[in-house]
Amino acid sequence: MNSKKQEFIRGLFRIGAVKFGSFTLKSGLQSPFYIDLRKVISHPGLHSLMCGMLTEKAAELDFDCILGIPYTALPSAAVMAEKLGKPLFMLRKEVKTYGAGGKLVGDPDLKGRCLMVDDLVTTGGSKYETADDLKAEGFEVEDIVVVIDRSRNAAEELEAHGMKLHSLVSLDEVVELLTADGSLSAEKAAEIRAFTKGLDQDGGKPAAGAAGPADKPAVQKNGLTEKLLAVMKRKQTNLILSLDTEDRDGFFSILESTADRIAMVKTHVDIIRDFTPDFLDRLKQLAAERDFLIFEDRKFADIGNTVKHQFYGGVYRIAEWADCVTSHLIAGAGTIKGLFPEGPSSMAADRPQAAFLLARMSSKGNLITEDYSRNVIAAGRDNAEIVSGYIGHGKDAEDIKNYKAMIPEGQLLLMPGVQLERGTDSLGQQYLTVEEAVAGGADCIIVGRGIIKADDPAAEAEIYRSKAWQVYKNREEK
Ligand code: S5P
Repeated sequence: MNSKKQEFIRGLFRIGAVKFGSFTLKSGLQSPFYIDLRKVISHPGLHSLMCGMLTEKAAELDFDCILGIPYTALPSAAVMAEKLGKPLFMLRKEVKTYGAGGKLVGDPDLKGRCLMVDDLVTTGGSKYETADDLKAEGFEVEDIVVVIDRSRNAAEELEAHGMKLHSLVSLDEVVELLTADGSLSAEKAAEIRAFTKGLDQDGGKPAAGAAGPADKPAVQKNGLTEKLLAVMKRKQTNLILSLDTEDRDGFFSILESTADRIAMVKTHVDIIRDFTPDFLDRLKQLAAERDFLIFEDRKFADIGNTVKHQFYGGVYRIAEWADCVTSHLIAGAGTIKGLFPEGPSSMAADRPQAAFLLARMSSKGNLITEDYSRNVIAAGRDNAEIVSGYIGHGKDAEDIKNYKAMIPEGQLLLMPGVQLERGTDSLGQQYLTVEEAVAGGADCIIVGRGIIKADDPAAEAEIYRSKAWQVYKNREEK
C-alpha cells in the first residue's frame, strides 16, 4: 500500500469518517463498521489528498466528461473536472417537473463518454441505475470511480452491466492498515470480514450466522398477519383480488366464482353505486363461508382524529367489517394511531385487524421518495402490533429484492400493479409480471383488471394463483 493511501486511510479514521462499533444502517441492518465521507470536504488537507488520488485514477481512463453523483461526491468531481479540464455534469436527485430540462445539470452540447464519480459503493445497484439515467440522457458510460469500495462483489455486478469499477481504497485495505496500526482489534477485524462475507452471499442480506447482530430486523407477527398466513397456507394462495366494480351484482358474481382461489378480497367500498348496508352482510357471510379476509383499500391519509371518524363512523363503518385497511403515512404515525387508538385492544372483539402502509406505489410519477419509503417502514416497524406490512412496487425483481431487505421479518409485502405481462394503462398504472413481483419478494400479489376484465375471471384467477403460489413456494423453500 503506498504512503498516500496510508495517509488517506489514517486521515479518514482520525476525523471519524470511518468508525467501528455497532451501527444501524439505512437498511435496518446492524453493521460493525460505519463509513461516511460527508465530513471530508470540511478538512481541506484530506479533501485535497482525496481529489488528487481520484484525479490520478481518472487520468488512467479514457472519457470525455465527468459526472458527480449527489451529494457527497459533487465537490470532488468538480475539483477533478477542473484539474483534468473536462466538462462537469450532475444529475439532480429531485426530479424537476417544470421549466426546461429534467434531471441534467450541465451543458447538453458537451455530452460524451462519461466518467461517474461517487464516494462509496455497497452494491452495484444504485450505480447502474444512475448509468441508465445517464444513457437515457444520451451519454455513454463505461467507468465509475469511487473513493471506497466497501462491497464484495459490486465490481462483478457492474461488469455484468458493461461497466468497470475503479476504487481508491477497499474496505479490506482499511481494515488491514488500521489493524496493523493498533486502531482496530483483531476480533473486530474478524467481525467486519464475517459481516461483509455475509453481505456477499445473499445480495445485501447477511447470511445467517455470518455476524451475530447482523440479521435483518424482525418484529413479532401480529394477529392479522398470522391469520392471513394461515389462510394462504390452507388455501395455497397468495392472491388478493382487487374487486373494483361499481355494481353489487357484478361484484358478487365475480367474488363467488373466484372466492376459493383468493386469500383476501380488496374492496373500494365507496365505488359501489348501489351500496346499501346489506352489501356488507353478504360480503361478511361469503368471507366466512369461503375462507377469505376482507381488505378495504381506504388509503387513510388524514390526521388521527379525522381518520378515527372515517374508520369507525360514517355510512360504511369500515372498522365493523374490514379485517385490514391501507393507510398512507404522509400525515405521520398519528394516522394509524387514529385507526387503533388503544393499540390491539381497539380492534374488533372477535378478530384481529391491522393496517398495511403505502411505502411505495405502482403509479408512474408518484411522489414517494426513497427516504419517505424508508421512514414509512421504520414507523411500521415501531407499530408492528397494528401494522401487518406494506404496499410496495419496484422496477424489477432486483429492485424489489433490495426494497424487501428493508422490511422487517414478520411483516409482509403486498404488491399491486401486477399482470401476466409487463405494461401500463392509460392513466399511469404500471404492471410487473407475477414472477417478477413474487421472486423479488412480494408475499401477496394484488390483481384487479387482470382478472376481473377477463372473459372468465375464475379461470384467470386460477392462472394467477397457481403462478404466484409456485414462485412463492420456491422462494420460501430456498
Ligand atoms: O400503489 C398502488 C397501491 C394500490 S393499493 N397501486 C395500486 O394499483 N393499488 C390498488 O391496486 C389500486 O387502487 C387498485 O385497486 C389495485 C390495482 O388494480 P389493477 O386493476 O390495476 O390491477
